Amino acid sequence: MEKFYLTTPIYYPNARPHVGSAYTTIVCDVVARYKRMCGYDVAFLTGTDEHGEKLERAAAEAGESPGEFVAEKRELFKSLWQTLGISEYRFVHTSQNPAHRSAVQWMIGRADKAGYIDKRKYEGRYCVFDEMYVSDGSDPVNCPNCGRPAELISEENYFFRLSAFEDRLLKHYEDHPEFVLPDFRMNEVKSFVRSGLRDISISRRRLKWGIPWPGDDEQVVYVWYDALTSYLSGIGFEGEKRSKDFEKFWPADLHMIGKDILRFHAVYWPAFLWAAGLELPKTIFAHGWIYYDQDKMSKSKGNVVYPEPIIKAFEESGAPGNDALRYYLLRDTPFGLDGSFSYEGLIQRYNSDLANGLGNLASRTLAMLQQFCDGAIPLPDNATRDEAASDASSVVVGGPQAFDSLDFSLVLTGLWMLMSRADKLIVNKKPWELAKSALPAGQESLKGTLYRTTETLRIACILLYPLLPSAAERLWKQLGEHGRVEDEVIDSRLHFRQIEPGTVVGKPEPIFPRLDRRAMLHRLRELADQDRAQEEKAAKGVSAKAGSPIPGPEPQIPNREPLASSPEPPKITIDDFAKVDLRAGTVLSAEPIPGATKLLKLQVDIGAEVRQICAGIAEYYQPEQLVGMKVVIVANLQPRKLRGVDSNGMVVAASLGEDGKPVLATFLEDVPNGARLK
Ligand code: ME8
Repeated sequence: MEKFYLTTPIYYPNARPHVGSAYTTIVCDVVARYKRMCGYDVAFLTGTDEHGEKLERAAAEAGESPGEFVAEKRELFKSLWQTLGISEYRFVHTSQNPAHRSAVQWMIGRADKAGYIDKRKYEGRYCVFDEMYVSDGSDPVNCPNCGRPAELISEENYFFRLSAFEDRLLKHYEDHPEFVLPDFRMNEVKSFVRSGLRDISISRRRLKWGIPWPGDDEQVVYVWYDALTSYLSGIGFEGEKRSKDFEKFWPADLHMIGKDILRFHAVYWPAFLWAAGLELPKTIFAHGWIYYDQDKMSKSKGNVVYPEPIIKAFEESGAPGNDALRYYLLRDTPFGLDGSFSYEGLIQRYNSDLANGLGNLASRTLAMLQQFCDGAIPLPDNATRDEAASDASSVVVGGPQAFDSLDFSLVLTGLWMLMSRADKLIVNKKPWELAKSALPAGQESLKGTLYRTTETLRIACILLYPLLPSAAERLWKQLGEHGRVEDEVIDSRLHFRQIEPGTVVGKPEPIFPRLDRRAMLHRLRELADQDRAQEEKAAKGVSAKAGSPIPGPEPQIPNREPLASSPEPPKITIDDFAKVDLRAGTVLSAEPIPGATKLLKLQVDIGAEVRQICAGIAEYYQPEQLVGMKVVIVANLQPRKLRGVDSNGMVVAASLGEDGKPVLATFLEDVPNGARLK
């Protein structure tokens, strides 16, 4: 049996997991379920990243020892995975785990022996929130990742010679384009490495809460070296001692991560593995972030969304809460890009696609089978079977392909197109009228129509199972199928003509009851507020328990207000609009302009030429984020000089909040450079 090993990042258990943490785990659950249906032996690893300064401080603030604190918080993750029905996973935790400790110390020992580690004085800034070295200078600097102030560190540390891996990394990226996905993320990584790699500090002196450096009790291992090694120790790697599982499953087939931790995975991790003489993972997929109504979720803004109250609100109304949440997250956001969570959007998707779409097709079909076919699947003629097969051929082929490329919204759009065709068939053929017909042709047409819609539902169940497991299982039973969908094999049973005519179907029971939008919205908000109030109460209890917390840096996350309202602009004619030459282009390079802190100099390929454009986005975008990005430019703007640099065009962006944070306009689908927007 072929193996498939996939991992989520291991989460910092400094706080309760939210919809963002759940997103990565849900997506991995989808992939794990799909791969199992394809016949793979799947190892699915998740866990908690328990060392480091952030955890040490969080524990002190809670008045607990770090060990007690993380052990408690670890359970919150396991409990959420249970609530979310996450399937057969392995769980690794990094503290109080001798096997993991020995794996990390072995990795360090090997890198040291190979000459990649030496001791140097480190003077620079460190972001405790992201557990990341930020700069080698002593100038005050905010973390480029989270915006919080980075703290000054001055200590003697062990350094890893990352710079020695520059060429090897670039060659690996060229030879293995699937190493980092999506492609635009690979471009960011390449451009980061091409801009030159510096050696990195991989130990901390002041810190106690970590894995002791082998042979030096004064230092602990840098938390990212420790955390990344969990992908090995989580399947039985302890250094020299390795389990059969490890021999079978390593290298990982997929590390699923969020976009913010790409550099650690795509640059540091391969270098650490090479330094230890181990094989590299096959693919790192960096997905986008889930925002709340376009805004970053943050406790201080009170806009963090937790899954539990959502699931509760749906289940109170007899709807499968997990499936509703999974559907919304996977359908609304093309996987890989950023998405925005809103309660309105969640209910809207549920009602329109699940209740009115799938649920309605299922209950109509089953009711008609009961009413007109004695509750059994009819036997249609051959021509109908061929029609049915051609109806479904696109999803039968395209569904698995879309799963393989992790394009979950494409799987769903394909299925919903198939279902809407089945709906149209019902509307056109009007089975309730055919049932009255005394002619054999009328009866044949009735049988054919219901056979086709039932077969659509059966195929939908199989492809939907990884995405909406509980709804798919329930519908499967109602269709009279035996066993469980999860035991079906994708490929062999997706063909048509395998639904058995004569199968007795079950009683139609609504799988997705329609919900009253306003009442549901009210209930969702009410439960979220109650949940937040409970959490605050618990946190107050904790701070009373704490003696003198070690103050951490005050988070100064840039305040991202909802979309700014601006005065309504005057109406223009289509001819006015046609004067603006808007073109699609790809950013080939992006670099800062010395002395101009707000500007970046971009080279943008717009098909017929490459344009140099200065854009006032330097405070919000890192140059490496932009390389490879598809943007929209105004191509016929008068050229001008900005800070002495020629700028020929303008990049189009939405402007958010009072500080006018720019968000660049881009495309969901591939568009050739130079394509005109009109
Ligand atoms: O980074 N939307 O842990 P972490 C989508 N311990 N994804 C989100 C998100 C959001 N709103 N918020 C967080 C760490 N994430 C390290 C990982 S792996 C060896 C060590 C994602 O708990 C984030 O992108 O801060 C990351 O992939 C994951 O949650 C864990 O974040």
